Amino acid sequence: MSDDRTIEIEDYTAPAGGWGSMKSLVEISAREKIGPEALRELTRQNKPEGFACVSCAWGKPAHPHAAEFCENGAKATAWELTSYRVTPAFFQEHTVTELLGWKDFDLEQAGRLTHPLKYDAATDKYAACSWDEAFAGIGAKLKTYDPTKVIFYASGRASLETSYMYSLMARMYGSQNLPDSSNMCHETTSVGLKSAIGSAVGTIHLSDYEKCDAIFYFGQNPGVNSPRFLHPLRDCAKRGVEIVVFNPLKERGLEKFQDPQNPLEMVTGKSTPIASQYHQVKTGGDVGALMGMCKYLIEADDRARELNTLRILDHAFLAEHTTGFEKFADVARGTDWATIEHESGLSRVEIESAAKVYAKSKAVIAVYGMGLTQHVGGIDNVHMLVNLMLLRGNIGKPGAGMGPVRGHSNVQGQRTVGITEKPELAPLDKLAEQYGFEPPRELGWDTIASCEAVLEGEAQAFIGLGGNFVRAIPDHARMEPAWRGIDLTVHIATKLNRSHLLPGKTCYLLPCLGRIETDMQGTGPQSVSVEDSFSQIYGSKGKATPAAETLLSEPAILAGIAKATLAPNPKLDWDAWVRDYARIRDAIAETYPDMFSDFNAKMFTPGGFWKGVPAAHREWLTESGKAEINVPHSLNVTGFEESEGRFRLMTLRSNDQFNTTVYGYHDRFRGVKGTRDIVFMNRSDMLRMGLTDGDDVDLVGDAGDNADRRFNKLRVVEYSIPEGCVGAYYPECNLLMPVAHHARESHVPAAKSVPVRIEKTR
Ligand SMILES: Nc1nc2c(c(=O)[nH]1)N[C@H]1C(S)=C(S)[C@@H](COP(=O)(O)OP(=O)(O)OC[C@H]3O[C@@H](n4cnc5c(=O)[nH]c(N)nc54)[C@H](O)[C@@H]3O)O[C@H]1N2
Ligand SMILES: Nc1nc2c(c(=O)[nH]1)N[C@H]1C(S)=C(S)[C@@H](COP(=O)(O)OP(=O)(O)OC[C@H]3O[C@@H](n4cnc5c(=O)[nH]c(N)nc54)[C@H](O)[C@@H]3O)O[C@H]1N2
Ligand SMILES: [Mo]
Repeated sequence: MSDDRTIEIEDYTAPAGGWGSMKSLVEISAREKIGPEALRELTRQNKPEGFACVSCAWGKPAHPHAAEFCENGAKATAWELTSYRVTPAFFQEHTVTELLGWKDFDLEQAGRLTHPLKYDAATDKYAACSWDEAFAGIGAKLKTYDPTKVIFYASGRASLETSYMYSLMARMYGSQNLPDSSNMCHETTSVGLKSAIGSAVGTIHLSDYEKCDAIFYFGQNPGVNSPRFLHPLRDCAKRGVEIVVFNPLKERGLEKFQDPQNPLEMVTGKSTPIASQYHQVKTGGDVGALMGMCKYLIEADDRARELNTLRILDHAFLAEHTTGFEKFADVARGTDWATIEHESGLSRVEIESAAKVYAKSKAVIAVYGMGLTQHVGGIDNVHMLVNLMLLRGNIGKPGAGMGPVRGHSNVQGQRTVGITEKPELAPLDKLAEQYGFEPPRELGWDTIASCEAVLEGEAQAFIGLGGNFVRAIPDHARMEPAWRGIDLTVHIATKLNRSHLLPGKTCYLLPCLGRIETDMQGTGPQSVSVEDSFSQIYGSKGKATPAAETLLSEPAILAGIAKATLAPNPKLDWDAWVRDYARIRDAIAETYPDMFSDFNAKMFTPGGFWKGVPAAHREWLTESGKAEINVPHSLNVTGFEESEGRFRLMTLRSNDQFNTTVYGYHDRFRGVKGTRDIVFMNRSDMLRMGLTDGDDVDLVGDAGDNADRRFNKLRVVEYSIPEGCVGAYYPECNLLMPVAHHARESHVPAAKSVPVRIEKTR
């Protein structure tokens, strides 16, 4: 299939955006054979009355650009509107065992799923079944299980309406096992920001980027993962905002940007430099770097007090709004520079130059992504970034605050409407009253607990609302065989992926409409809604022709399963909800009146409506009632010791993928073409190991748990990456990660610092 790829590795010197992104877009549009309709859909992307992009969760401005989409958002649209179809005939030709040999790219490239399917173990094939058969079969099975052993996974794309129905269905059934992709992603934010500032989400509005005078930017790659962010970043850079970046890799979108929507920039080849300082921190070394900055600021402030000059820290804010400052300040003063330099991989001069920018700035935004959350000490990362911000009152004022960049387009919203395994985060009493049932009260399974339950043979059934769970999680070589022991697996999906090819004893694959498509129900075409990284909620209306007439919408599929599984409930008419999604929104508004009053009236407000974030106006819903300054456990957040020959592996997304969906083999900004089987290495490490660029190596798991984890034959690419750190692609590398290697309190798999050794391929 795709094995005729020519491999090219080269230095990429062009900016992010620019002609490269146009070319990439044209290529994928041609490959998916999308027609004029799909191109028309692009003009409706992220517009009021249009549809919310299915790619990332970046904000949708009230006054959008003529084309408010980016290269990767457009790719996601083209991917969903592809003209290829995976029909029952496809499954007649290919057994599941054969398909297991296909690459992620080839599986999804086969096209959109069209018919409900049931796995037949005798022929090792999927075969078409009717929707009624599928629902009845699933319901009959679910009725026989212990609900506390059934997993209801959600990938963060499903709308607020679907997510609300899903979590309600799970709880009515008796399960609080509601892991979602957030458990592998920003759960560290949900836990870390909640404990520090009392709000579990970012505190800024999109418009704060017009008011800030500095941005401190950690471990997020906008050029690839949220390209529409490049526009406000470029505007900031042009306004003279200092953008101070901490990232082990020189990511192109943070260096320079050429706006593909600006004809002048495109024709003249001009681009805007983004970062004013770029610090290639060691993977897992951010707490060190942040401690260094805090130490500098606190000691400079100490001197100012002695000399009676202008103070550096905002003492009025610290006294009124925070707790824990003195204890933390003593730790910072007592941490020596040699340790800070060693742990961060940065020099004192570099760290002080960053701190000086912070000290002179009046309104600072802290941005971060997976580079901070996916570590054993991820919470320490988030807490330290909050600490830095609190030192000068940079939370809860215009132009300042915490700006985590969320992943999936509605991942934050799913949590808002009840998808959580934590009983205290769902309004259980309210649900009990609204629907007259007794919801489960005990802690459910998150992603890690679900993996453990599957490994131990405890899990009886897995329902997946989108996503590619078995590929996204760690430890493939142990998880995949265990997966087959599950009694029932059900996947609601748009395209075929590897999780579908690991059927439980009974397995259904249920194809659904995508968000871009017309969703026609009893009362006419329906809209849905999503929440972005800024807690803004918007309506989204699909208008493209559905990929097949046989598809059902996600709410219709959930209603089918619910009716076949649960006893009828006089307070809940699933069919009425499906006929008119406005009724689901009424129900959401009743459950969450503070956030969703007048939901139906407000959902198409340009720019969305804000759900409200208490920390954004300095209301701290923490244990102490104040913002808490925390002392980190350690300056090293990797969770393992340094030792000879051990490397820190960070697993990366290429420019040609959306999570486990691989669009192609071109990681343009990093100059890698035709392959994903590479490992980025530092030159000194290569020299020490006698390796040259282009050599083949094996990565070997080094977690010390005696399990054999090995990735054979990766091509070494000499790269600008700190010594002792290596980078390679997710999800292929997940087989090197033990399930137990996760963030302490949030349980997010520690995918950005996996302990590995490197061996020459024999
Ligand atoms: N096109 C596209 N868009 C996407 C996605 C996609 O796969 N493709 N995925 C979506 C999802 S679900 C998510 S969660 C987001 C993910 O978006 P990001 O948060 O950007 O996630 P990653 O690309 O995994 O890694 C981010 C950056 O962290 C850096 N990094 C690694 N380790 C460290 C460290 O220890 N410290 C610091 N400071 N930096 C580090 C890496 O070099 C990389 O630049 O994007 C969303 N948008
Ligand atoms: N090593 C490593 N592992 C990681 C990460 C990492 O950085 N490194 N990142 C983690 C992160 S941040 C995340 S969010 C997870 C991602 O984990 P998931 O969210 O589980 O995975 P995706 O790849 O986004 O899911 C892709 C599948 O979703 C289905 N799909 C697409 N659109 C729709 C739709 O509209 N409806 C339905 N029902 N299905 C749809 C398609 O069938 C497609 O195959 O992976 C995590 N795993
Ligand atoms: Mo994510």
